[in-house]
Amino acid sequence: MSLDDFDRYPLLFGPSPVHPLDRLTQHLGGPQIWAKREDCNSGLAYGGNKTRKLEYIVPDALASGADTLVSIGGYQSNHTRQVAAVAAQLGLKARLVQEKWVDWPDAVNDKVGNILLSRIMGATVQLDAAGFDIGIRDSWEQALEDVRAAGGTPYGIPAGASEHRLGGLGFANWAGEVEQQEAQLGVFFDTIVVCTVTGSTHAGMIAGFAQQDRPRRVIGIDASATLEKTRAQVGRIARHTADLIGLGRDLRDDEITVLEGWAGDLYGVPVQSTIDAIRLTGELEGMIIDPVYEGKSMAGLIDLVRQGDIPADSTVLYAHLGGQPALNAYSGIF
Ligand code: 5PA
Repeated sequence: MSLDDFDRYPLLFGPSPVHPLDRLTQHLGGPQIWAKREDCNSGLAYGGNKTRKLEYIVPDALASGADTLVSIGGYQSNHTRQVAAVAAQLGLKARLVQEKWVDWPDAVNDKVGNILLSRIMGATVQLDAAGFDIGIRDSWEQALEDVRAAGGTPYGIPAGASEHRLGGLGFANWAGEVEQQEAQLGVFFDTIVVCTVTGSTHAGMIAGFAQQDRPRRVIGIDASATLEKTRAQVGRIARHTADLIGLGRDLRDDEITVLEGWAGDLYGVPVQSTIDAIRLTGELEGMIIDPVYEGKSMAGLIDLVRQGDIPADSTVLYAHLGGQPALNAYSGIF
């Protein structure tokens, strides 16, 4: 089997844009820094990393004869918003369990941003008091049951589309896309920086890049603040995805790097380095990143460059995975 043997339902505009971040590069005074923009990869409700993962999951959902996509995330989940958009485009229903993953004081946290968009797109949104957990949840299984009991045919997509057998394929494909864009641009990104929480974005990249000739570092920056769970999930999904796409060898432990240090103590709660990274990126590049995910991975990138851990002769690709709608639920910070 190879990646090409899997059906892909196109949801993206095409390859996501890659461009240099010149002023950030200059400001940090070290490696060349570029971004690849999943935040504008699609016309479906602002896109994001899940839209790419869903390209490989939609054919399975359609083949199953489902009429309802059932998924789960926090109140401000980007993932569930993208599931709602894809369901709308396919003419399916979406049923979303939105748990209280973050104890955030903003009064409109469950009303604006992502959850607002999901409501606009006609999804059935169900609030649940449970806290953050990247695993399989009873509430999600109950939602599948409820759809069946009402005579519907559900198709389950777990948190972040990660614990799904096909969840890693979208970003294995991303790795191939990067290789093609490098050939067009005449660059080589020796270091990739990516935010990781439920794991299949990072894991898919690891599997995809492992198939290529030139080795590179794929640095996952943890934003879950439950490091061991995320690290284990990344490793498991990377190995499974590598099997699926026929890598033909075991992944080594040193190919699976999840760094801690920028998540703070809690998922979804920005710390000073997150806020500084959001402001710096906005002020220097006009590029908007969010306080839950990308602000944390950018804070990691900045520190790794400043500490010389990413050396000055590197060329770095920052994976911008989307997520800006959540900013509306965090207005108090700014
Ligand atoms: C998310 C995830 P993974 O979950 O694949 O590791 O991706 C992390 C990530 N950046 C990075 C953005 C903008 C993300 O939305 N979001 C989740 C969600 O419910 O939105 C799955 C947690």
